[in-house]
Amino acid sequence: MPNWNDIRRDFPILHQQVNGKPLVYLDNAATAQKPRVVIDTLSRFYERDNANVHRGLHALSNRATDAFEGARTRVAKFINAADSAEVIFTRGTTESINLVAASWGEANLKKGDVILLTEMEHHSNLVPWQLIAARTGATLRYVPVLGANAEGGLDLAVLDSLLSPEVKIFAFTHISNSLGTINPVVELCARARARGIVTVIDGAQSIGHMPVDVRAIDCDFFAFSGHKMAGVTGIGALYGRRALLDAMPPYQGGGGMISNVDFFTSRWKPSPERFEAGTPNFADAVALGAACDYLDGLGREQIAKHDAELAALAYQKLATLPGIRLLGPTDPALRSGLVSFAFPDVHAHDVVTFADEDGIALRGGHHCNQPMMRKLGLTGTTRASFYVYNTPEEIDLLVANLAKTLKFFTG
Ligand code: C6P
Repeated sequence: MPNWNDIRRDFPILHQQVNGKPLVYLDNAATAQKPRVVIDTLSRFYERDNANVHRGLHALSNRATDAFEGARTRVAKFINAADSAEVIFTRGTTESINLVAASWGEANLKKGDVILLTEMEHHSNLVPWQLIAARTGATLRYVPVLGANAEGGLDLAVLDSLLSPEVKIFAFTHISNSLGTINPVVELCARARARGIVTVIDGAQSIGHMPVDVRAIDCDFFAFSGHKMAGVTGIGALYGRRALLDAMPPYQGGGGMISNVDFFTSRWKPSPERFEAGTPNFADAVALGAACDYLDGLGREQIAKHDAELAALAYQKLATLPGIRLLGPTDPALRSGLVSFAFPDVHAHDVVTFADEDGIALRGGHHCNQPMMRKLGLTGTTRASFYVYNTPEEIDLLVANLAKTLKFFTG
């Protein structure tokens, strides 16, 4: 069991004042802070090992290649992929989903086909599908979210009828970034698989917060970002089932992804190189490997428990504030480490600005979930999202600050 108070020492950024108050960082769903070991891994790589990978024959290039491919093996282990060739490094969740939509979609979708999404998708798991639908003639369909505050989660009762023979691919989020809902991904994948439908999971909000085992989940694709799991920005990955990846055309063309090029045609390497055109982001991948080690050192079951306990405490304390509308599951077992809420008479941007005056970092807005916000009759919410270094005392500071803000606006 980690000592959660000691963990704060691992994160240099936390030890500062903002507007004269100790920083309370509750914007972890947007990006998580980085432990010293990840920052040091990145600087050490640049100080000792930096050279382009897969191209050189000199010592530094070999060292950099080993570190980069070692990071791929580490990420594969982190998600329990069977084979490191199933891990493609990308810029993050957004690029990973665009890769599947463009490459798998181009090869497999046609007029009359349906892409199934859910109403709680982030724009990153929505717009790429709109783009490929427009190119191929496929159409989009959505699994509804239940409840006036989306507390009912996905409507699983209608899922089987939505998974009709025209549906070729089903893409859904593991954890909603604006509701905190943890979706039953194993069941969703099983129900799609029984009908031969390919599954894509947006793992942006789950990867750093709970154990993720792509083989136990039995998904076809799993997309995630390093910066939300204590890794650095600009790196993430797409897991893809080997048989599907082998049948997919390249996403982009360039150096590193070909086995042979002549003036008019080219042949491709297998995965992962086929999908990593150009110089890959090897330094940040190496730092991502260090983030995997750090999180496994804490224990992902323990992280999930810690975050969920904080979210349950926050939910309970926030519920005492007059007029507050709390979104997402009421059952703590279905909620991840974030709480999203709205006040009838105070705009989320005002709430966030007033929190900032007390050194508290929150996020306010539509959280890239515009269609679902509209369905709920909201322009946006305020969101507090927790990670390994957050404490119950910080929740008390948040609630006191919100009470002050409410008093200012509503008297
Ligand atoms: N959500 C948030 O504040 P990128 O930007 O590619 O690293 O991740 C995109 C993304 C995809 N899916 C989900 C569920 C997400 O939460 C995010 C990023 C941030 O909630 C920024 S909008």
